[in-house]
Amino acid sequence: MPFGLEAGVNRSIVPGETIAAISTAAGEAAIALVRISGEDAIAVADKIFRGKQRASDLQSHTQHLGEIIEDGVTIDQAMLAVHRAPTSYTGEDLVEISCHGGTLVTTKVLETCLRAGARAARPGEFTERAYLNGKIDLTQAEAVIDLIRAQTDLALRSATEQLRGRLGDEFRALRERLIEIIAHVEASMDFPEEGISPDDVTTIHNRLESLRNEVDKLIATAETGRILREGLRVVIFGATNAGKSSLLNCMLGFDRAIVSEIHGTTRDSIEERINLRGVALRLFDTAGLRPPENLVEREGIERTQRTLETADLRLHIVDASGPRPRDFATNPDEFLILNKSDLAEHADWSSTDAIRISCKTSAGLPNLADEIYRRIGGAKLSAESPVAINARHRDQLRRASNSIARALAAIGAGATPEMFAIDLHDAQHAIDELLGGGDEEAVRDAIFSQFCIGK
Ligand SMILES: Nc1nc2c(ncn2[C@@H]2O[C@H](COP(=O)(O)OP(=O)(O)OP(=O)(O)O)[C@@H](O)[C@H]2O)c(=O)[nH]1
Ligand SMILES: [Mg+2]
Repeated sequence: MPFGLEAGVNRSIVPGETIAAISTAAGEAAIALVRISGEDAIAVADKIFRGKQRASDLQSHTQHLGEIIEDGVTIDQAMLAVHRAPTSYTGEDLVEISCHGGTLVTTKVLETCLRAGARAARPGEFTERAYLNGKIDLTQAEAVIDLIRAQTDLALRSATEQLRGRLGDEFRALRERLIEIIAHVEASMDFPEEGISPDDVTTIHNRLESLRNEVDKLIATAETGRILREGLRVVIFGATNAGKSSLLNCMLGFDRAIVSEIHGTTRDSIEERINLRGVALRLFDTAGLRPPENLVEREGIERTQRTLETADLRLHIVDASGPRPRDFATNPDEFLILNKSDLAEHADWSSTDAIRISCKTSAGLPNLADEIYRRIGGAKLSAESPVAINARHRDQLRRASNSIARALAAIGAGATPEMFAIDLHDAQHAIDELLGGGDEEAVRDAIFSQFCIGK
């Protein structure tokens, strides 16, 4: 959220209130799209559009050429389409104006809409209305953001599946199973004098256990979800002058970082994204490790350490043309790479089992790519079911899983249904909130404030 400008947006929605925004990105383009949604969307269009027919007479979902007019003055020539409720993106009357894509002309078209009675939309408000009008559930709204942000085919596939409702369907299936179990438990509470039969206890216990397994299986996709949405953190580190910045540049295919024979060239951690066969990588070049010569270098090295702490894969790169330092050590969770294979290898490294590359000649780089792909489990990621949860889903599912675990423990300890029914209701709330529909202004704020205005 840049400078927190969008923090704490008032998310209360006045039903029917008509909103407008520029839905395309800022800057010059062939066309830009201005959208109006709400009860008066078509009335606003009538005021500002001059074509062969009035906007209110147009057939839904058809495009018409005309002019955008204010006080008799033509602002732009534009195409206008009316999408009548409920078959529109927002579920409300929605008008789309495709105008010329200049910054000034687009702003003027929007201002005309605002003066004709619409108010400026907040970030994500069109999608939020789609959600509030029951067109999509919360997981689908989240998929819209994932789709816009997707950087790889794999992330795109996953977002598309989620948008089609696949994740929502999984959550709904969990909820249905849980509700059936709760109904079973509550039925037994209605006749307390008869007590709950041992058979019922066993059935409820088994069904809860299998439900918890399903919840946990979904929780396990959170890691894949993080990788798809954010990318894997791959950190290049090692002694000064080993060729870290050279490797970053080689992997990127352009000269991003300064390379020089001076030790300690890189001071700050540099991050760039690459797409390795469909897997998004966040590649970090870091300050070389050596006893720091000054405060700036010390800070740089501390940053290297911090970047390493959160790495998914650590590439330890060394200059193999030089001797192996006396204090040289490498951890099993690091990937050792001997660089400068174009130069004669120092005898110290002759028995070292590691990948050998040259950033100068590019020798060994395809091998390195293969090995990185293998280590990050790229093949498994690509083959995996594209449904993968995000951090919000993970937190809610954990809450559900823990509540079910508490209920199971209570059943194991011979508790009465009254005692564990409350845990099951808590699990149900957690799953309900995944899909939305409750009183969740804070959840909505967290989700929709990530959108841009006009989406
Ligand atoms: N011969 C040869 N020289 C290389 C190779 N890779 C890097 N170099 C040279 O090694 C020197 C250091 O390279 P950098 O990429 O700046 O090394 P670094 O690890 O980023 O160094 P610091 O930022 O100082 O920690 C430069 O002069 C590079 O041209 C290689 O494969 N072969
Ligand atoms: Mg460097």
